[in-house]
Amino acid sequence: MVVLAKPPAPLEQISLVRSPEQGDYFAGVPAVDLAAPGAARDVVRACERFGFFKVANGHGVPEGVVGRLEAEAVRFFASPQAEKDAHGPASPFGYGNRRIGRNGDMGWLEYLLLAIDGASLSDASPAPSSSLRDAANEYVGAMRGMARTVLEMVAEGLGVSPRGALADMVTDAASDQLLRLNHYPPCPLLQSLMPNCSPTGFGEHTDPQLVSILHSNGTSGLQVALHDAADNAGHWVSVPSDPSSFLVIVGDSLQVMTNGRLRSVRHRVVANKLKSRVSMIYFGGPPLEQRIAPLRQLLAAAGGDGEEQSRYEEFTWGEYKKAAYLSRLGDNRLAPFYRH
Ligand code: GA4
Repeated sequence: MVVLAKPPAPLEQISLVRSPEQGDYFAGVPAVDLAAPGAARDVVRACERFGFFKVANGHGVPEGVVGRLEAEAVRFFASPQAEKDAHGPASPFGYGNRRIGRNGDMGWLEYLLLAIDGASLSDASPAPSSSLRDAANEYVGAMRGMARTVLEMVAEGLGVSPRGALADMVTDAASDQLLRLNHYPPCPLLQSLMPNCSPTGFGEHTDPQLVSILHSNGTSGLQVALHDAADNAGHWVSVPSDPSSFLVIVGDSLQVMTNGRLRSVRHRVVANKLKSRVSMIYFGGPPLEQRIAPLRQLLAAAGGDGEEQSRYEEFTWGEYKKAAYLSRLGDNRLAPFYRH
């Protein structure tokens, strides 16, 4: 019998977790049809209770847009390592391999992190090819549209006017948006050595922005920490993959803007040992100088005679982002801003 003293070399700095089992799959992923009557109420309910929801219908993303970018991503990740490395390291933009951020976090993945300027990729992070750039621009256009719709619905569902109070922050000319293409390669070596363990693909974290929209291919791996009921608070569940849908994820900034009514959700990815997972995530963040503080109307409406107090110290998105880049992936980045 082979006794494994330490993980095989390529996995050395990557933590291993228990492989997901059938029973870990969450059957209760909230789904919202964005074109259905009552969608605004459903969006708010899902974001309050779970911090994420799935959109299979009514998203308005034209046919082919997802497939074109995914094919470009697959093609790029299949190119020779030296070619990919020429687009890195990701600091923070460009090609990254296993290193996440600047503070020592590692995951079993490679990725392309691209900055967005307005409605298209920024010159600050050149795409590796013109065909990937074109497909990414088309995709970003669709994701901004969906992020706008979702945030308009959040405002409507919370009784905040104007409808654009939150949505304008992601479609402003100075909005701080990102596109991330992730490839989690298979790891057959680990499958034969430690069948019950899987490599951490992307460690647990919350997203700092307002909202993130994730699409993945048919390989599962995403897990979220449920925080709805007392009996399963912090309980990790696997989200079944569904390449025909998108997952909308609440970020820390939206939590603060709603004074904690909507809650950001901790999530992570466990790499599959036999199949590649490819995901594409759009992150909708506000302009750098945007003040992140609860919407006045919400505080007034919740306060009865007076005004509800903000639960957070005020900060700008630029300040929060700077603090985020100094943190480790799994840190509770909002904790230093809680008001006691
Ligand atoms: C998490 C969400 C996005 O993927 C990201 C990540 C960023 C990075 O990969 O460079 C961070 C992470 C994310 C939060 C804490 C810092 C910064 C890695 C990290 C350790 C692009 C983002 O905006 O914040």
